[in-house]
Amino acid sequence: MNDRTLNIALQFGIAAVERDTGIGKDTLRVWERRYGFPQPQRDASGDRLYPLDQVERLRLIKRLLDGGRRPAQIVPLSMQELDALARETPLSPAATEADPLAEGAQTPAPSSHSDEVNHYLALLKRHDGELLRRSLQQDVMRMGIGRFISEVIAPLTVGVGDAWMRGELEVFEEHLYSEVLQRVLRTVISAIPQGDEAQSRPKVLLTTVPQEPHTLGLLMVEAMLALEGCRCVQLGAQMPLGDILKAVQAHAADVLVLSFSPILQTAQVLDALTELRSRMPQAVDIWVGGSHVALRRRLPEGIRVTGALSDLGESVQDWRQRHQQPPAASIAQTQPQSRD
Ligand code: B12
Repeated sequence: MNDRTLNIALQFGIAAVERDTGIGKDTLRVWERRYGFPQPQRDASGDRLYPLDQVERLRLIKRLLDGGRRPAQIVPLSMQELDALARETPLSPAATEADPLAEGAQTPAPSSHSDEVNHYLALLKRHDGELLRRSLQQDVMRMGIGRFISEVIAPLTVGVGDAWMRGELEVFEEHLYSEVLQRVLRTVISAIPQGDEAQSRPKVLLTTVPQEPHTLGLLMVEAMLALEGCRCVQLGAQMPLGDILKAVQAHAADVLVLSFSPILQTAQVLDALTELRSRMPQAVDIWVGGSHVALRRRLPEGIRVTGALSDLGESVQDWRQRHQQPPAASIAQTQPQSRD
């Protein structure tokens, strides 16, 4: 490939840039006029062509926007200035999982990962998915499922998101992490013994609403509920609301669990919850969690915000008391203890 063909290959049309960065075409055109960046070249028919370095700068801008910066603050900055900003950007809201409802939880301290998180980030950088999987599975065996999830997986997933936002992890590395973690969590969940259906109440259906692709939190919730002896039906991401209602009915679910990352608009979260609550029988509980800021607001009547994974046991006990169910054999106590 000569210099000229290489140069052409490394230019992208506006649709490709939109797809790659998540920044809409209209926004790209407005920024060009308003801030003088990006500065695309034009092809023979006058269509915009963006060189690779500008696409990379746009990706970093998008990460900072997702982290709460405003376009006017960051679009005019140079790549070096953006890099510096990305390094000092505070942790994402999900990092406050321990107490997501606390005052000021939106402005957490700057990143400092535990040794465990740094160890796994380093493994991820080696691109060895099998080693990563084995290492995670050894930690489950060593620590027990409950501690593994709350002490390793939850902070590690937040750490992966922050490393990605700072530009320390590539998109393909983040995807590898998600795939490996899903496999590990599914293996863990399937190894948890289940009682018969009548003894495993509440029966819980887990899913996310349309536009919400993040399911790792939901898998962690499923594992914790299975440890509490609940029967779980995992339906994965992005279920149309009408289908959620049908599924709740078809499975005769007692509880619907929904997870919300920060990517939805607040109005989307509130609308979905209002609609589901109003169309679903009152006898079915709705439990919500995740790092979306809307969950810290006043939610429609009849929605239970169970912010932290550690509070799930209490929600289950409370449900069993209200429904006069005998406590199911919780598997949580039978997990291996740490050797430390
Ligand atoms: C993995 C991941 C992905 C994976 C998801 C794979 C999968 N199958 O889930 C993929 C690669 C698909 C992805 C895509 C995107 N992602 Co993403 N992703 C993440 C990441 C790293 C982890 C998400 C996650 O699962 N978190 C799970 C846990 C750790 O967090 P949590 O949701 O708060 O849940 C915790 C508790 O709240 C609790 N919990 C959760 N739910 C519930 C429910 C109940 C009932 C209870 C009790 C508890 C509970 O359990 C967890 C335990 O700690 C986060 C980083 C982060 N900090 O979360 C970014 C993150 C959520 N993603 C982000 C973005 C921007 C995107 C994209 C839009 C990127 C893009 N430009 O394309 C796309 C989405 C495109 C789309 N619309 O389809 C941003 C959102 C920022 C924002 N303010 O909007 C984040 C925060 C990264 C960042 N720091 O910027 N992502």
